[in-house]
Amino acid sequence: MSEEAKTSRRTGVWRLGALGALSGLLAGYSALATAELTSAAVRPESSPVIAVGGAAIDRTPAAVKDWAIQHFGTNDKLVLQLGILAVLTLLALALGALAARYRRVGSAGVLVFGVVGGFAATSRPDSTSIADALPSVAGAVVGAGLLYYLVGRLRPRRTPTAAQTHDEAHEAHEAEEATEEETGWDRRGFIVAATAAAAASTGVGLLGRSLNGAQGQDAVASRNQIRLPVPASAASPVPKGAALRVKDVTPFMTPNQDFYRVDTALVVPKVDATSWRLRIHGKGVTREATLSFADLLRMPLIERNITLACVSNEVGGPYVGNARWIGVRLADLLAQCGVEPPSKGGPADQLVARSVDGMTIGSPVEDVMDGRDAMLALGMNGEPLPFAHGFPVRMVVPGLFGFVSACKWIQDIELTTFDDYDPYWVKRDWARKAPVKTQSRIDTPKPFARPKEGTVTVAGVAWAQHRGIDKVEVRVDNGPWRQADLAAEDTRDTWRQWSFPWKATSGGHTVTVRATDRTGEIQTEQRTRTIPDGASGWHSVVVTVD
Ligand SMILES: Nc1nc2c(c(=O)[nH]1)N[C@H]1C(S)=C(S)[C@@H](COP(=O)(O)O)O[C@H]1N2
Ligand SMILES: [Mo]
Repeated sequence: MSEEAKTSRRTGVWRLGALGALSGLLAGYSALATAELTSAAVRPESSPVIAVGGAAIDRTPAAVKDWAIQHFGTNDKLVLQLGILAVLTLLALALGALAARYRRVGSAGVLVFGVVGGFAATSRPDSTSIADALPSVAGAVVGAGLLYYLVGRLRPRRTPTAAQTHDEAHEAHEAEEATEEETGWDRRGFIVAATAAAAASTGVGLLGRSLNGAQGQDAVASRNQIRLPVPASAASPVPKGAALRVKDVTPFMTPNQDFYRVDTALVVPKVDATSWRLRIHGKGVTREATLSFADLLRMPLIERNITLACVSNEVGGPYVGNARWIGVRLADLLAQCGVEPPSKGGPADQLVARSVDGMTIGSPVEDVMDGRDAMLALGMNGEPLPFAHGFPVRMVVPGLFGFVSACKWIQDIELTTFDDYDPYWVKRDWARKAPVKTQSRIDTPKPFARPKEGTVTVAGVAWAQHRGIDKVEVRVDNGPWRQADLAAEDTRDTWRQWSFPWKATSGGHTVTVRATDRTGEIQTEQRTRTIPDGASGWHSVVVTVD
């Protein structure tokens, strides 16, 4: 072979690989677009990236999930989806390059990923139909077909008879030939097909997107129509002194848009309140009930300020918020259904709440019925629940971490026992029972701040829901613990702001806080991880005083 022939052969190999990879990318794009449109006919959650993402969340070990929540916070889902898209892009490029040499193998590879996506979609806890596999499979069929066609254009054109024998030859043999011919491929056919595929996929994808977007419109309309009644039992007014006038301290009430969000839903469920139903059934339920949203609105409503906290919150972390909830007292509703707490001989000790997205959350029946303001919440800070926070109805139980009490988008309550059933998080190594731990947080000064010498206001919040906060103390370096000023208590179910005037001297200092709850128990110094039942330890901030 001459030098010239070798060079042209090499460029031929590169051309084939690069155009193959490009074909793979287009095939992947058309597959996702087709899947998006198909998912509009099935349900938005069945689209492949959402399904694979959801399946990944279900299978992620607790430690990794916790790490993701710590590092990406509420962006964890975006990061996951971008990660999946990045992996899919690499796979599409690789399969395309493979298909350029081995046409059938590469195209079949696309089908394999369709099956994987379909499997992921049907394995989600909220999947009730094999139809959920359809978007992935339909997308893969279109993608594989397009890839097969496109890489076909990359082959040398021959006379019709030669083309026939060529098609019958073994793929490996074809590939060898294909690289030897670097001229005469169907350049025009490739460009036309690739351009048409890109344009058609964009159209199909956008159509699918807008149809999926339109699906929530009934839910949005039903939410807009809701007028929350005046509660039969209003929250007692927040005492004037509950909010300190200190700059940078967390506000006493958390506005809805600032309220932390933690859940496994890649697509926020959009439930139409007019067709929503809640079923109550199970052990010891003598009168089963199926309630509509209108049924709940007709019951006497209570309004309460309750601080909600997430078990994944690290010491000093942000996953805690305080809102004014309106809802139906859960204990009353359960009593109407004939439920008795275990202490009165009831056979069920666990209440399992199920959401429309297949989440299961188990709470002790005893806690829910012990007189605390456990509720089915319909309103949050004066409006119907935001979709992200559980519209139309969620549970809220003062004193328990969210993962064992605060089921959003609830649709079913089953009375059972802790022996008989492990809900979602318990299957993933979290605790069966998880009362909130007494915690305190320094909001100001921020870590590594450089305050001026003199009086520096150290301030923050402390919480021990349903026990109440009795005392907060601050320590500078290894000095003595000194009592902070506590804001007035709203209720023992809400957090309390505190502040401490620190006579700061120049140099580096560590400021530490600890709280004591109403039972007299001092917040433990012992550091634990968030898994299985919540982080413990003291929050410290290191600052340099100038
Ligand atoms: N359906 C559903 N409900 C859920 C969850 C979830 O993943 N799915 N997460 C729970 C957890 S871990 C917490 S801390 C709270 C958080 O509620 P928020 O997002 O309204 O703050 O919701 C709980 N309810
Ligand atoms: Mo949580």
